[in-house]
Amino acid sequence: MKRFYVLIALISLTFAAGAGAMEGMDHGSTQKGEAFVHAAMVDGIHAEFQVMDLADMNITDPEGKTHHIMVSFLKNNEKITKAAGKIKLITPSGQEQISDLKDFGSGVFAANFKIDENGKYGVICLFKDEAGPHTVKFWYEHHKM
Ligand SMILES: [Cu+2]
Repeated sequence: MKRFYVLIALISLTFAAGAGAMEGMDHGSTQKGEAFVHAAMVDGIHAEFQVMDLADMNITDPEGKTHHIMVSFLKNNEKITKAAGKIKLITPSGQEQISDLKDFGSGVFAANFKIDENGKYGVICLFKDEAGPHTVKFWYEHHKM
């Protein structure tokens, strides 16, 4: 019986710590003006993605890419500035695009893609920090003429 109470106490402690760390954080997908934002927790890292239209930012990509997927990572409320990884995009028609995350400094990483089909895109981000490899997956829905 004693062991049971200890277990309960441990579980409540874990939840309390988890809730404290998550205060003021939104997870999931939201549309903020022109930008699509997706936030997720992975291995204690808060990863925040933004899908942005290059045309909206007055950027022309020489390879004909149309969008920018930007990401930043927070661990223990501090930005991770050293990370490497790639983003794999699966288009609604099932084609794959893979792009390395470019380090833009100050904990901002990004990769460019061609997003010109309407529909649901699967986004898979594989990244590595000093603690090891991590994966975040989400859906991005594109509807533009
Ligand atoms: Cu979080």
